[in-house]
Amino acid sequence: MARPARQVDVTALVDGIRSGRRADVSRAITLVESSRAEHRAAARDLLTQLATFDLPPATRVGISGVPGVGKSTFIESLGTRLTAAGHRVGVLAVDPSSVRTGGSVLGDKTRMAALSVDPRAFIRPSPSAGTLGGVARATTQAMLVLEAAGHDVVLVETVGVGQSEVTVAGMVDTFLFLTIARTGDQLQGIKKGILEIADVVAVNKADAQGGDHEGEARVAARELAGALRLVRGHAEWAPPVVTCSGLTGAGVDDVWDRVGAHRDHLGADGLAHKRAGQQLEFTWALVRDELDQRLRSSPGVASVRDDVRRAVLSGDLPAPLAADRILAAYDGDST
Ligand SMILES: Nc1nc2c(ncn2[C@@H]2O[C@H](COP(=O)(O)OP(=O)(O)OP(=O)(O)O)[C@@H](O)[C@H]2O)c(=O)[nH]1
Ligand SMILES: [Mg+2]
Repeated sequence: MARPARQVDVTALVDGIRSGRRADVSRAITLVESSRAEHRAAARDLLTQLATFDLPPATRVGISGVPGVGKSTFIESLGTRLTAAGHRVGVLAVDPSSVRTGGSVLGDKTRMAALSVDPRAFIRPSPSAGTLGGVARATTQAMLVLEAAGHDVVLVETVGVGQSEVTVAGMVDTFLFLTIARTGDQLQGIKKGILEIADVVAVNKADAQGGDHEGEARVAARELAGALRLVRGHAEWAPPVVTCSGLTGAGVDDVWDRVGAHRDHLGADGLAHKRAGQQLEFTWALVRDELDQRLRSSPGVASVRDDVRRAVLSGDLPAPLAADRILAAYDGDST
């Protein structure tokens, strides 16, 4: 993977991004993913310069669902349709758990065989390490790099476990939840939380190969729509539930139409308002992330860490007092 040089030439990078040079886009994303202090300063500079590009807002869509539900296959199908229609598509992944064997790199590239060689698309696998906050920071900024490079659609794949889908919902315009046919009691397996944040729901693998015949998927979609009405009440936007198959491509256009309908529903003002709120959330996420970094690199904390650890493990120091001691050491850095 491209590593940013020690001394980053931000101006050259900005020019490269503006002309859509893939190597520079890749390098810029590596830069915004880096947690090294000098890279973070360069990344800030880069993002400030990119912010001056006057571009219409790209369409940002989060795509979530349990492992194996078919997110990558769906993105391959949707993405190739979009590029064929003249769009430029960026694909990012948020997967703080990507310790899974081989990582998401291999899996994503093989599931997205056509898209990964499509000159109108740019696929970036998940940053392989870090806290969810750190991964979210990297992804939000990678999104800005892709948009500055002319990608008018950005798709963010995230596995529907833990907090990652909430995080992704906080960085996109429309949140698409993929599921497979489940009816009756199986519906309980779908987390209520995800139904609260979904803007569009698609029952995937509605094809014969999936063993989920189209009919089953339709029944499941009807039941899900009912469950959604219970969870969402009479909200302004009633999330549509449709069926599709990422494998055969059936229904994929319909899903995209629903995403468009959600955008239309937001309208230009609604979208601006939503993004402004996300910026505020992101601001605080950046602060928390930075504090976390500072805590890790604090000389004061480093000097008490081992003693505190020993004292807590031996039962001599209660956790609240241990925390106070660490914080006092941290505060001592600046005095
Ligand atoms: N029958 C059928 N199989 C599908 C469909 N979409 C994906 N699959 C299969 O389901 C498996 C998982 O597909 P992926 O696209 O990798 O699923 P994913 O949700 O991206 O998985 P993770 O990234 O691991 O969370 C693969 O074996 C696919 O071939 C579909 O629409 N129909
Ligand atoms: Mg995948």
